[in-house]
Amino acid sequence: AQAGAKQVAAAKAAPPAKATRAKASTAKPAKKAGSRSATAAVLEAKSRADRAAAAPPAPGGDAKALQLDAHRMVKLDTELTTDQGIGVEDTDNTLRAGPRGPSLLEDFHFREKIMRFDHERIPERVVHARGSGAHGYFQPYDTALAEYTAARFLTDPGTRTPVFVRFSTVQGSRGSTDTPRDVRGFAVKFYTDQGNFDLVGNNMPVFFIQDGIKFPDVVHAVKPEPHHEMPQAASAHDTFWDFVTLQPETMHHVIWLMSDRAIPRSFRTMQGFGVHTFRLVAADGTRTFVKFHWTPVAGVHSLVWDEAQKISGKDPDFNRRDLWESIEAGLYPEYELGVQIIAESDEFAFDDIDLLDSTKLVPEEVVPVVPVGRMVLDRNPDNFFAETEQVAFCVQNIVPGIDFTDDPLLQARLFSYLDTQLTRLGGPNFAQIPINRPLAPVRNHQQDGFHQDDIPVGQANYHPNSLGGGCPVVPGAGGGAFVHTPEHVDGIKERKRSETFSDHYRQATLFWNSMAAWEKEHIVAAYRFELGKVAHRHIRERMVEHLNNIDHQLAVAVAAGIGVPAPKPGRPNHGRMSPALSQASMPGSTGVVGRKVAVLVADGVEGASVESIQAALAEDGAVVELLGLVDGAVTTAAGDALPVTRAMNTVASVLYDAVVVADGEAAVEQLVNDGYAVHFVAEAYKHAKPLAVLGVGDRLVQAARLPVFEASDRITAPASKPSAGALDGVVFLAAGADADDTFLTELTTAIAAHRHYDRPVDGIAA
Ligand code: HDE
Repeated sequence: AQAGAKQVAAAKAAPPAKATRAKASTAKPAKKAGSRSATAAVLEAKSRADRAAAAPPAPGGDAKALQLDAHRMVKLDTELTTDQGIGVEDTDNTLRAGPRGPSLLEDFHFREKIMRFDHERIPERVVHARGSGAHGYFQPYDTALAEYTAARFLTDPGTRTPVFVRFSTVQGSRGSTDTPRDVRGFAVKFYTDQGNFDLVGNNMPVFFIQDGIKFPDVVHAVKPEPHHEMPQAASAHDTFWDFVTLQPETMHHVIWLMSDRAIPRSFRTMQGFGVHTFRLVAADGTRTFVKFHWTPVAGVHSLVWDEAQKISGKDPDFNRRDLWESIEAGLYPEYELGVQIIAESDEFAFDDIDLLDSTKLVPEEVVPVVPVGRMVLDRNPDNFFAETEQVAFCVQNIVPGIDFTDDPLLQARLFSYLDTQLTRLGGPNFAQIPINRPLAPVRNHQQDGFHQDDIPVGQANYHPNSLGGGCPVVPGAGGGAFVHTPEHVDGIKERKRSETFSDHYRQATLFWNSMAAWEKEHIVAAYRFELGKVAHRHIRERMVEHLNNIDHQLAVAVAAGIGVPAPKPGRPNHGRMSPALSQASMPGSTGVVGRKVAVLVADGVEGASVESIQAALAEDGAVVELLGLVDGAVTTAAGDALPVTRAMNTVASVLYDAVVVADGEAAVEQLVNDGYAVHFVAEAYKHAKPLAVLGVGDRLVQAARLPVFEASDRITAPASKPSAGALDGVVFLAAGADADDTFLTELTTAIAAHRHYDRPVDGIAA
């Protein structure tokens, strides 16, 4: 049935360029090729031509970077002026009639400065208001997709197409936190030579609703409630659960929302999905259906809920900072683009999936995801507002070789994005804002309006014309223009949902069945948490009834936590699974690259083991920080000064991926007597993070009363060091011992595994 998909899969069984990628990503990441200083050098060049000549090859996205150069404003070595270019005499004192006298209206510099300040804010996005952006490039592995699409950026392996990506949360406002339980936006703007293509996706492959006309309802329901504007950045409240329990088509997306996908560890470690079925159109007009997938090479990894909530206080910019710092450190986030290709003739070949229904996914086991290229994010924006805030993604932006389908959610989006930008960006000329400008030339008779930035030259502003030489000439189908796919349309005008959209539970069951045991536990806990915040009992009960249609055990487990009677067995579970849906199936291939490791130290620390671990992890691409009880430096047992990165109480275990407890009698004594240090270790353990315990550092672990010490051999003979797996991610080094290769391999294996959810955590006081 899936002939098309199989052909592509076979053709790409071992894509050569992909192998190159895998090799590159396991190698030690190259330092960012001085892109900051390169940018600075570029900015100092006097003319645009100079800049083009002087600029070293920008790390990806060269063409867009050069286009942006023309708009960058450098302030170094300049003098202060008004907006009119008039030099400013004094910007600290208003013009007054005498030092103690009234201010004068004549002070144009004061009035202009305040006026500009008063109008700094623009409306935030109605959804996805909080986001973080990065520049980079996309490059296809080979020409394999040429059989399916005329889009050059997908088929020419010699072309690096510049991209700008914006990751976002959905519910919270612009100033909210990075780590709520929420869907994440994953929007990519490709500046292709055929025009801009915006793939405006999410980190979950399905959506809450089937028809765009329900979008205002679902968004109103999840946003802070209208009477008191609470809660911020949370779905755990009555209106959300009232809506979803009355709109059962939401059930599949809601179970994804209750999974760990809703609390990604990092933008570097989450998938992205185009969600809708799109079309690919080949040069000869042949059409296929396509679903787009982004897979992070660092694996799919999440936080745990307790941790996510604490991070909201300790560092609300957690994901944004991680993205920024990774790029600054040259640890470039990388994602592989994959496609599921479905022949048009197979449109109705699936039992219970209508390809136009965005609440359904096509399991990878049914149609494989074929890797076609990679995206690397290698440059931070220069200015948050100018780029990340002003970028305008429009689902309607597609290029020849790609087309829409009749998915009613997609069709609604085609209207919404253009419409919302008009208000948000203050008029119809937002495509001229530097971050939105295509690299492909723009020539048409659209004109005027707020913020026209171009100066159209000539007399003729209409088509057809002879006064302007007939220009711009309409290139037409043969000239590379976008041609809407010819499609036979026939139907009765009516407001009616297709019968093929009517099943709302079977794919939620598929998702549930596909989860690892720890993922299931987290899902049950999430439903309990969210519904536990719902004040109206009948809403909780209604949700348990829906869960009973997904899986009886799930419903019983959730009911037991929220004071609702267990339901009687409901519809039988169909028993099908899609292992690819589990995060456990995507560990990633970059080892410890970008993982943050805290090393707890104090005066008297054994410096040698700390330094060798620090060097080895840094060599592998991890970010290692030494945390002291106070900032500055500690004195090692050997009397040397060892600089610390920061004081422990300015951070928290929730901001790290792994913790190392250093060796040294005096040092450990101080750590044991410091409640913050004890809590640090206990909390990291509770959140299933890898721990390395060096020598007498085990006393701190004992003080934290971690169950890892219940087995007596672990207390008495840590030096015997069972494998990392045997101790659920806790690795030991005997007192005074060298951090040898065996130990370091155990440690890096434990860190690369991200979390060790099988360990017992009940009763940990943290
Ligand atoms: Fe959006 N969505 N959306 N959405 N969406 C917006 O556009 C909308 C949907 C997504 O980083 C808005 O510029 C409707 C699905 C992302 O700037 C708005 C419907 C998916 C972003 C809008 C949907 C998305 C948005 C708000 C139902 C995943 C952030 C500000 C028919 C495939 C882009 C803006 C960025 C933003 C409308 C459903 C993803 C109001 C009407 C499904 C990633 O136009």
